[in-house]
Amino acid sequence: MSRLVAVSNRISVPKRGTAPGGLAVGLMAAMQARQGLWFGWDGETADVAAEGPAVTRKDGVTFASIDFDQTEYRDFYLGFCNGALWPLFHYFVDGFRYSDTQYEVYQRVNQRYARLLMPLLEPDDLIWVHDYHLFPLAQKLREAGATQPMGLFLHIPFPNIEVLRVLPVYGEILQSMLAYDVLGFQTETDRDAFRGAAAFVWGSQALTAGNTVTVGGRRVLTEVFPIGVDVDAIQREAVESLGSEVSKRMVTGLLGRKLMIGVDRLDYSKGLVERFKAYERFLETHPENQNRVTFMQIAPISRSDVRAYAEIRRDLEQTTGRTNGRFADTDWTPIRYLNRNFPHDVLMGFMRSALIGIVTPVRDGMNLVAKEFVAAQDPSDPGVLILSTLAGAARELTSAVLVNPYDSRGMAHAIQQAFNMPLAERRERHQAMLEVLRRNSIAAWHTSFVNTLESRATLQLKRRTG
Ligand code: ADQ
Repeated sequence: MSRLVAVSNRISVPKRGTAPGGLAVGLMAAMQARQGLWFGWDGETADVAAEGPAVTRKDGVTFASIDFDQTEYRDFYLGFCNGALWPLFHYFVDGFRYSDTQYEVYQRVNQRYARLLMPLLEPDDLIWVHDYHLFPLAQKLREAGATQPMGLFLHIPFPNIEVLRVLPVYGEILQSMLAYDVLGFQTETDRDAFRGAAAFVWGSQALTAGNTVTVGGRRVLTEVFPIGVDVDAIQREAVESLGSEVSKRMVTGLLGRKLMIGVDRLDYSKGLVERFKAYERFLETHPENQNRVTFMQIAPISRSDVRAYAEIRRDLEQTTGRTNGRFADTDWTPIRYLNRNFPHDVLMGFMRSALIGIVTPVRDGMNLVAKEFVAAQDPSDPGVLILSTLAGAARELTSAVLVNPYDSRGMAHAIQQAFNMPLAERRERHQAMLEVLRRNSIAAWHTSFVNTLESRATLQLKRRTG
């Protein structure tokens, strides 16, 4: 069996006593099955980046991590990745900032990844690259002589060409994606957007049979692999952590009120400002429910060095202050807003204690929190998921209460509907969603991606050898 090499911008080396999130668990399982190597940035910056990667082995997987120097952190990570690609791919054209210097550093970092990874590769490896930070990596590896099969999975949406071509270098980015053998997307919409962009640049003859794109003799397969969760592991985590001190304190503090929970990185794509406003509207239009529900929003600060992130933080603090000032009672705070991280298992326990899970991004590749909320529920008395139609997850979780995150009246109504939903309906919706989650699990995601990559490799080998 070929070894699996995963490359992502951030890598997470498992630490004792912490429960990792869905993606890390999924990738670890895939790599453990194949004696894998995981290569990427360790999240640290240094005045001078170390030349070679630091290599450690843990739980049957080899981790090779690199650090960034200050320029790489500023121009690659904060700049081109999170100031240009992230907003544009989430349709925030207003928030998009382009600088050619940052783009040069983006190319340079991908070059450095390739240079440091090359000596670690073996001829039979399968190389699985993750996300928008590393679009040009396969091209750089190919230029350095790598012939191994390479696949890219894009965790975020792929935008329509009319948005994509706002990026001055969109043609180069698209061209570089052709160096992969497999391009994986979260939903059909994303895959179709990529194919639309390919047709725009190379003409409709580039769209070849079997979901492939062929340009200048290079053929790449475009496929949909919706990322999922491990339902049984989440069930276990949720049940076990209900008994923990932190869970008990959280539930005691509710004083018997119903809990509505939101769990997101503090990011403008997650629709938090819109969500807070909809909750305010719910309290306003359904005064009978004041003092009967507590909304707990967990949102650890992320990318705080990017200006747009500081702005959303300020907006949220203002909205929380206003709502709490307006509606709070001596023993009730309508919004509990926590800018901190919790271990994954604790979050799952919180989700199981909630009557409502509110997941309303204004744009999201998939959104694993929505899936985790469903998986964490007690099937005999499940909570209700309110889900944005603009999250990738809405394609699969059609039995959620679906909302448009910009429609605060509709969202206020959805909260009321969830609050009053009869048990039979909650169970029916939950059951339907659980079936989808079991089918499109995290194991199905990594197995089908790796198998697809492997079978492309076999096919190409057959073609080459006649
Ligand atoms: P993210 O934008 O980070 O991921 P999401 O999929 O919701 O979004 O969350 C990833 C993980 O982080 C989940 O396991 C979640 O439990 C955890 N997490 C979120 N908030 C947390 C908190 N406050 N404390 C601790 N853990 C928290 C990107 C894309 C998504 C896509 C994923 C996976 O933006 O669209 O679903 O990758 O492909």
